[in-house]
Amino acid sequence: MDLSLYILTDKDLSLGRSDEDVVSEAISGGATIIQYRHKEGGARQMMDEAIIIRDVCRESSVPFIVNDRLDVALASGADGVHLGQDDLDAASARKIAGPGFIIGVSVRSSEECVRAEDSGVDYLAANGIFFTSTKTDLGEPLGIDGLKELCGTTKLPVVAIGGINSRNAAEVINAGADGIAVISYVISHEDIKGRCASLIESIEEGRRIR
Ligand code: TZP
Ligand code: MG
Repeated sequence: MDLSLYILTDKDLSLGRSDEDVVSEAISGGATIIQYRHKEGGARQMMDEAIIIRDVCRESSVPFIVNDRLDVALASGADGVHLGQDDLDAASARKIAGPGFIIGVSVRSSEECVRAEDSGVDYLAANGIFFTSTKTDLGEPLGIDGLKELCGTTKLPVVAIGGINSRNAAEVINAGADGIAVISYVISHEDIKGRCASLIESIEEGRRIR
C-alpha cells in the first residue's frame, strides 16, 4: 500500500464529471490509492457506484478503499475501508473483515492514535490539517505542529488530510506524513491529471528536504 497520493471522490465537487472519469484521470496523474466517499449515498447506490470505481482501480492495480461503510466495502470487493470516530469501531471491523483487509481510521488526538493502533488498523488519517470548506465540522485545524505530534505518537503510516494543495504538500510531508489525502484541489479542477502530477512533485520535494 502506497499512501503517497490518496485521492477521495465526491460527486458534488467534481464539476459534473463521473466518479469513473475522475478516478481514471487521477490514477493517470499518479494517484497511488483511491477512496470512494459518498456521504449522502444509501447502501444500494453506494454498492453500484463502488463496483464501477473498483474496476477502474483494479485495471491499474491501485488499492480501492470505501469510506464509512464496511458492508459496502466488503460486498463490492474493495481492498479496504476508511472509518471515522463515529463509524463502526476498528476492532469490530477487523473481526468482521479478517486479516489482509486494509483498515484506515481518522484521528485527531494521541489517544485516538493509540486506540486505533491497538485495534490493528493499517494506517491513520490525521484530520484536518488546514481549514477546508470541504469538511466544516472538524473544529480547529491541527496545523503542522498537530500533525508532527500525531506522527510522533504512532508507528503506523499517517496520511494527512484537509486543505492540502501543491503549495503546502511539501511541508506536510516534511512534517512526517507518509502521504497526502486530497479532495477539492484535485477533483474540483479541470485538469485532474495535472493537479495530481503537481502534488507528486511537492511530495517528492517534501521527502528530499526531510
Ligand atoms: N476529512 C478531514 S478534512 C476532509 C476530510 C474528508 C476534507 C478534505 O478535503 P479537501 O478538499 O482536500 O480539503
Ligand atoms: Mg466516516
